Amino acid sequence: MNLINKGTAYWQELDRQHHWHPFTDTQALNAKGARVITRSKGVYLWDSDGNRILDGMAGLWCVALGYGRRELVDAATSQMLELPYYNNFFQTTTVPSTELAAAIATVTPDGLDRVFFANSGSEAVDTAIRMVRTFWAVEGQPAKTWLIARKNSYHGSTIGGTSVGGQGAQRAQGGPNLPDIAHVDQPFWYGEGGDMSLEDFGLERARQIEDKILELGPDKVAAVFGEPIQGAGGVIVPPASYWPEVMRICRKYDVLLVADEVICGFGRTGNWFGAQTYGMTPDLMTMAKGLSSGYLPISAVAVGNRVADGLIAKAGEFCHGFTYSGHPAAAAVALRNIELLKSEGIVERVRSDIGPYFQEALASLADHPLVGKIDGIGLIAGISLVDSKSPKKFFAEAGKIGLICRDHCFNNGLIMRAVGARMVLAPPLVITKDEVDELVSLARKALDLTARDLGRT
Ligand code: PXG
Repeated sequence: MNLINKGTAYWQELDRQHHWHPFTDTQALNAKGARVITRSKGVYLWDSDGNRILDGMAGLWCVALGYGRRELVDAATSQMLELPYYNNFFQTTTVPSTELAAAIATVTPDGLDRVFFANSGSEAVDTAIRMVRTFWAVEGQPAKTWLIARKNSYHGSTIGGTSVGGQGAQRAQGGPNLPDIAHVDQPFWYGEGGDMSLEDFGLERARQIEDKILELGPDKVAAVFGEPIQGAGGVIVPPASYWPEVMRICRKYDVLLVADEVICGFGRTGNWFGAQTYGMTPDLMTMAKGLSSGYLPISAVAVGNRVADGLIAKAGEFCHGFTYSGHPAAAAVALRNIELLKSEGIVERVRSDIGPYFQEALASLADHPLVGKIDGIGLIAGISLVDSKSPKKFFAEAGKIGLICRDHCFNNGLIMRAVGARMVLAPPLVITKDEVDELVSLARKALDLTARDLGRT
């Protein structure tokens, strides 16, 4: 291999030799070589062979404002020239981190006014775990340590995130996981609802949380963790009855609610936060991804007054934080990102214009023989591929089917992810109607090719 002649083969070979990819079977990847993504603009990416790809996933659910936004780049550049780094540990602050904390408080639900910074969603989740357990300790209830989360939820990849997350394959590696964490069933009606009505099913799944609280003892349960919509689990959109019932239960037993807004936050569901879309009033919210449109890594935990006031008044030093908590360049980008989301009316646009347009356009795929059900709101959606629509029959080898469809998308210029046999979409929030139309026609083409591969045409 001539490593001087740069190009796809060169980078693939370097990658093979040195780069260990996240959540990847390295042996399988190395057998074919990674696709090299080299540039971007708007909702499009290009690979090192010059192919254009419509990014139906906004990177990894994060590039809200789309690629190539000069304003975000300028915010980073000027901040890096002015003050590329300083920390917030020892009685100091920086202008961007402090202004960003205040800006986040302008968009969070009332009462979530204090903001702790980290660098990734996983770190934000770990921070929230430490906060809720410490809160109960200083409130004189140190036995309230248990966390309840849902099976098939994703809360990150640190030990804390893995432990509270409900993905079996991930949890099986590198344990033992953190103690005092329990999982209940997810509110996935199409997959698990049987003959129940949507509403009854939502209530039944919420009441599993109540049963778990009663089994453990309310005096032992610190918090429920949940994504308003489970993203990485396949875009599991809960029935409308679910979160209000979970809220009622949490209040009844004095259990805190942590909304993990890493995917749903910053406009994805048509409100600033998924909690607002689903009638949740969380005590804490974790956020990342759309906070900076992914241009630089930054995450945050917005903490409600009860927990913040309790911790600040009684815990003394909160022994937690990261070198880059509130990193000035990342904070400057996030600040500008929030300003642009506001000044361009993007959240409102997702709610009442492009979001409904996207959902309606996707609904046109419902007639496809492989499409069982499409769930979504705003600019997030999940499509269940089925062996048979009626009677409903799921594929025995769900993962394989999803990957066939995913590969057809990828090879024809669309990024649509597969989670088992569920195809998921979360395009940049700036996607235009023409681009939505293009996305849906590429998706149909991939579905047709998948059906052909399965001998269905
Ligand atoms: N919480 C939620 C709800 C997430 O979606 C995290 C926490 C962790 O964030 P960091 O920044 O530590 O990755 C996430 C991340 C996928 C995929 O395959 C999803 C995520 C990350 C990587 C892959 O859909 N979500």
